[in-house]
Amino acid sequence: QEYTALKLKVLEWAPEAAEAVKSKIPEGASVYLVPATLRPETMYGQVCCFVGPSLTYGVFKASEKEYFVITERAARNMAYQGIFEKDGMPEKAADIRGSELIGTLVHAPLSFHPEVRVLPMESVLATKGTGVVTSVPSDSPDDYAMVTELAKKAEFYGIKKEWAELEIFPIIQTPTSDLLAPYLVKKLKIASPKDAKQLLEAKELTYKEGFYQGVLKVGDFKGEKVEVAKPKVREQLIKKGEAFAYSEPENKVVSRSG
Ligand code: ZZB
Repeated sequence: QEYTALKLKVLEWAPEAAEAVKSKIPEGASVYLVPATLRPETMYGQVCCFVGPSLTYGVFKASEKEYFVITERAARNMAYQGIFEKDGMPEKAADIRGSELIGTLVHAPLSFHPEVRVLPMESVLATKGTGVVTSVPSDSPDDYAMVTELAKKAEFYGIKKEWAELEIFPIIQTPTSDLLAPYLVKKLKIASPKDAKQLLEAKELTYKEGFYQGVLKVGDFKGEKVEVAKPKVREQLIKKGEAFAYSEPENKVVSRSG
């Protein structure tokens, strides 16, 4: 899978995360949460960043001035791909549990909401991408179902309700809707993130219709077909230093060839 890894700069740590990294990151260095996405063209619609609350993340030294919060597994894959300044497995400055990251404020490149919170999502897999997921409810049924759930049960999830209530703007126009994911979640009567089977169906429909029939409604490539705009948005993010290419082996085993 060829992902786009996005750099979400930490602006303000949640209290427990601050404790975990205290005196472990040098003065003047930036730390980024780094979600892996297949849909760079939707980044205008980011409203939060998901981590698995029970997963463990490392804070890895990517260069003198930059640290990445990702899973150990992703760090190993990135090392094989020459993403870090130095060869080999990068230095790990700290370990952080996903639950400790909840509430951290990050900068989301391209988003209409430049500052978003880190929120919990149980279904985040440790075995895929970086274990960090950026959330675009307008175009991802899983994300729409999750933010709806978080807003409904904010107290249960230990978050502030308003963190999960950022406005969801239309990003991509398709023949069916300009808010395809919310539309499908309602149409398929998906009541919660636990409706896995219907969510999978909704996800497949969203990918297909979005890619083949979608037109961007916003940004520098407004009016262009998603097929055409996708690589352009990606290139733009990479040029600005806000993203980089990250691929991972199809099988979930980390092979020597990485
Ligand atoms: C932003 C985004 C916007 C995504 C969208 C999708 C969509 P896949 O393999 O088909 O699910 N993702 C990445 N890593 C993980 C993980 N560790 N655990 C759970 N989910 C993960 O596609 C990969 C997508 O799954 C990624 O692209 C990411 O969410 C999520 F509008 O990033 B995406 C219709 C989907 N729309």
